[in-house]
Amino acid sequence: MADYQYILVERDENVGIVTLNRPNALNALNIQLVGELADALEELDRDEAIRCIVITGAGDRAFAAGADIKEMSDKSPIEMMLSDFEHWGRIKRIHTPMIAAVGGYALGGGCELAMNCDMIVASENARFGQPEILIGVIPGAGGTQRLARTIGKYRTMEMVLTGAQISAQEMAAHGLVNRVVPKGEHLTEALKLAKTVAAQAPIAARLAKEAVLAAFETPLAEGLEIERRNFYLLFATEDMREGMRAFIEKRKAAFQGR
Ligand code: CO8
Repeated sequence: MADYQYILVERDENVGIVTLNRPNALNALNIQLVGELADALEELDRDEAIRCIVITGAGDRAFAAGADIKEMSDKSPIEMMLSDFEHWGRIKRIHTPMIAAVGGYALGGGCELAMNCDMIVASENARFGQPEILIGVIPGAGGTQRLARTIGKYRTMEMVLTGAQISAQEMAAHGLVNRVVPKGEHLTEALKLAKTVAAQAPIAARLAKEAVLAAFETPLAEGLEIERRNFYLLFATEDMREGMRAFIEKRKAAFQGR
């Protein structure tokens, strides 16, 4: 693993853990951090031993309080365009299932990063928001789109137009958060979930992720095609033979990722 300044990367069995590590700035996402994050996620994505990735924030106050406002404040549109937008594209293209473990603030780019993950586990003190309007801009890394598709137009409008922070419990009720756990237990719970995902046949998990994400990118007929293609494709894997044989023989499947 490369040497990173603003993130920590660990491995726990088949799970990769990436910690955003600028606790004094509430893990604000400066350009270097987002680049390091994209590099680390791509490296974990290439590693066959890693079958699920958890992203979390250092300290108990924040997952991430958004893009770094101090760094952005004097940027031109072109400088913004050339800075970290490509890194966000790289994060979106990760094939390995990703879980956000959110404690404290997930605001602006922090909320968008959590939504780039495939599941979200939150502490009861987590707060989600898109407060960009309060500083004269709007979400720029998917906030308007991913929120609207998950919690609906009207709630999204309220969040994006007022900058309001929403609790983990409310976000769970609206379908954005998978699980709310007592304060400080978000990482433990996310790891538990990650290990369950990591125990599945890894090629099936990747193709399942691809198929679910297609629901957001394609018309229904095309999404159904992608799902069916991936379903057929899995009949070419040894893990499919093993999974079905294990069921018939009433034993636990031993998946190899082949
Ligand atoms: N950027 C830079 N520094 C930050 C940020 C941030 N987003 N958030 C917090 N910090 C810093 C503070 O400046 C402070 O530093 P210092 O001690 O040196 O003054 C430290 O973290 C602690 O923060 P506070 O003292 O403000 O802590 P409070 O408990 O008083 O408040 C809040 C906590 C409410 C979270 C508050 O810090 C806040 O409102 N932060 C900004 C939230 C925000 O507006 N986020 C959206 C930013 S814009 C964005 O994310 C656009 C995304 C586009 C993605 C694509 C980019 C190319």
